[in-house]
Amino acid sequence: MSDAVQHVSVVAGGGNEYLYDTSLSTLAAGPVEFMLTNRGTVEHQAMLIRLADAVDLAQFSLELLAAPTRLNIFRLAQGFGGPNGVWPNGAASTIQTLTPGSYAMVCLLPGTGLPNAARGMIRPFAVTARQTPPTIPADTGGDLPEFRLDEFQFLAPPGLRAGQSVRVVNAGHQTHELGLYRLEGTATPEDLVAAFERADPKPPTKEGAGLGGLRPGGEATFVLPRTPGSYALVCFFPDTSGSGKTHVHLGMLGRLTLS
Ligand SMILES: [Cu+2]
Repeated sequence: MSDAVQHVSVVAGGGNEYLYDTSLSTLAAGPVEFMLTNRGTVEHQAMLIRLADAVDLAQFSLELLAAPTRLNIFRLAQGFGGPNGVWPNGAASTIQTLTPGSYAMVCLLPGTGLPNAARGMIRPFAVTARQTPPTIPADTGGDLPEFRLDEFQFLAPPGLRAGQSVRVVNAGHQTHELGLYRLEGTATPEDLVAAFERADPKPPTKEGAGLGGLRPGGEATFVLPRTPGSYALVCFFPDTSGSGKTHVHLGMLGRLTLS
């Protein structure tokens, strides 16, 4: 294989709004690009999780259904990124290095009520050890601008452009996500969060991208949205240190202008 990066294409909202359409079943360990295309009518994501040893997908699914706050799911699985915040007619791409194990792609959206995973958006796949290491050193983004996540802030590099690739690093101790949503009109990031939290059917955005939950110490590469403009930065994961709040209310709310 001349190209060390494996490519996976996933369609959400195709034949069925709440199923992933993909031929994926097994990957070799190493860097993998996931491209999520949304042909449906609501926002979707394909967050990648690796199940902890001795945890199966049924246990993970039960925890998701039992606690829509998602407070305990990262005791059962680690976040490896994956495309996030993909609106209808949109697409997003991420690259992450996967180690051997049992994985799933999962949609935890919308943030209120039952996640789309409960309607079918959870799809297992396996990552197996390589017989031989890739002959080409995997470029997972070492030279790219670095975007850092930690408790509880986004640290964006200056001068980012629409459509550019960035490397995202979780420098914190909790799992974080990166959601970017283009703000319509005079809407502020606070307006967008309020609309999401009241399950407003018409939040002030029609375009997004981002990276699904990333474990502490994890990194991944993703492609910024292709439309220049003003974007809200949000992380809706729950604080696992006991505040009862989501990260967006602890400081993980920002604005990013893409030229
Ligand atoms: Cu966070």
